[in-house]
Amino acid sequence: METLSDAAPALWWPWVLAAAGALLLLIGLSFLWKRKQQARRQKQLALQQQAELSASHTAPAALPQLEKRTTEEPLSQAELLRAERQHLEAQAQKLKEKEAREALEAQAKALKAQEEEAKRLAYRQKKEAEAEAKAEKLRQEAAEAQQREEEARVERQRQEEEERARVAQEAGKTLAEGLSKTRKEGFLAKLGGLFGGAPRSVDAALLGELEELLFSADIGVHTASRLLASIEGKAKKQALADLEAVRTLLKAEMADILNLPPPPPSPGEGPEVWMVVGVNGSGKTTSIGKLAAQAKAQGKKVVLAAADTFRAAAAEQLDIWAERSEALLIKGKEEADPAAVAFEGVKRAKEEGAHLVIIDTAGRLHTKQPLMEELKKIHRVLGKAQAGAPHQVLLVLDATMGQNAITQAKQFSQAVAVTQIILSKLDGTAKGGVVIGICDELKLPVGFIGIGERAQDLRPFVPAEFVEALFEES
Ligand SMILES: Nc1nc2c(ncn2[C@@H]2O[C@H](COP(=O)(O)OP(=O)(O)O)[C@@H](O)[C@H]2O)c(=O)[nH]1
Ligand SMILES: [Mg+2]
Repeated sequence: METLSDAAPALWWPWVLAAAGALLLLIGLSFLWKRKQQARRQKQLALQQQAELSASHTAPAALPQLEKRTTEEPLSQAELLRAERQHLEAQAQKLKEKEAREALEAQAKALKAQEEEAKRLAYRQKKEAEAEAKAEKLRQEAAEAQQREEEARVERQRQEEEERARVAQEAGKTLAEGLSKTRKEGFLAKLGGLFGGAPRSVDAALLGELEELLFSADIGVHTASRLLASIEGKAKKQALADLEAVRTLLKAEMADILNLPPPPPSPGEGPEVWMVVGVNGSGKTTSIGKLAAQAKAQGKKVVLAAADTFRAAAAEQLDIWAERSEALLIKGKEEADPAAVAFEGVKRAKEEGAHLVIIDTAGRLHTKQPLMEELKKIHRVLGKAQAGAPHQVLLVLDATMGQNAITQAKQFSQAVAVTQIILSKLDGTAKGGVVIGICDELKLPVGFIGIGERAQDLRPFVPAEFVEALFEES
């Protein structure tokens, strides 16, 4: 008989197999579930990291405006971009999840492009700035060079002018230069034309021409007659071989007329006193200034007295010359008594031990106070201030006045004892021949002639030299 215990094993083992199968299934399922969980956690982590990265880095779109910032500090912008890019690259490398890594790499690539652009811009801007700085430097150097050149030119010019002025000051004009108008335009020019022509014998025609020339000259009728008479006299005696002989004779006659005895020298005691007279504008103050400058150059101590108290400007003008020649200037108040100023001048000169006192006087001719009376008074008062003063009375005549100068000279000579003449402004006139007329008619020696504005242009008058200069061929 088959028992239950015999049949039991056959029923048991399928259950065991089923149970083992179920267990294996459970293990398998659990393994799969764990894997899935792990994958999910990894994905979550990656997404979380990406989110963190996204939060901590500026996305390319959100990056600061490249153009805007690079114009301000382009290089630091490029550096910033590089730092951000490198950071992104490093983060991307750490990521295993492909999608997330690629997203970061894409961002890094965009940053790289921006970084390159920033570098290029920085480079261009640097180059532009360098070029501009170089151009600016060149401009500055050129401007500086130009300024230096200009300064050097001005300095050179100044030195040249100074040198010219110094030479001119020392030399003054040559006499012939000062007389150039007279020689080139006056009667001497016409005489020169005659003498410079073809050789001629001395006949009636030539004498006629000479007569016409001499009488149209500024030497005055009296002097012209005298010169002509001399030539005709010699011509009659056949003593004039030719035109050259006439020229030589004329020169000799003129020198003779000009050769007047000089005024007696002043006594040695005390300061020498010179009184200067002449009409307004004749050149008194200027000539006094020049005389003072020359006396100072000779080592003399000079006092100037401004006795032309009628015009305030007269004293100022004299003051300028006084300063130049370091002379002591004595001046009164406006409209003060001119004689009192003259007296004070001599008094101070004695006290100061000066060598020379020069008195400037007024030159008005048509005012209530008669000028000639005033001059007489000054003359008298000077005599009281010092015995024998004034030692010289210098009459200043303006050469451009021509024959009028002779009339003036006569008027002044009647008032005060003129001892010599200063003939001013010979450089400004063609009427230089007037000297000959003055000397011939007035018998007053010419002491000085003015041939220009500078101190040395007032020259002592030397007759022979003057005649030579008049006839000098230029
Ligand atoms: N060219 C030239 N001008 C002169 C000469 N002497 C004086 N002058 C000028 O003549 C003007 C009158 O001279 P100034 O001395 O004031 O005459 P004042 O009124 O007699 O004292 C000034 O402008 C002087 O510069 C000269 O010899 N030559
Ligand atoms: Mg004057």
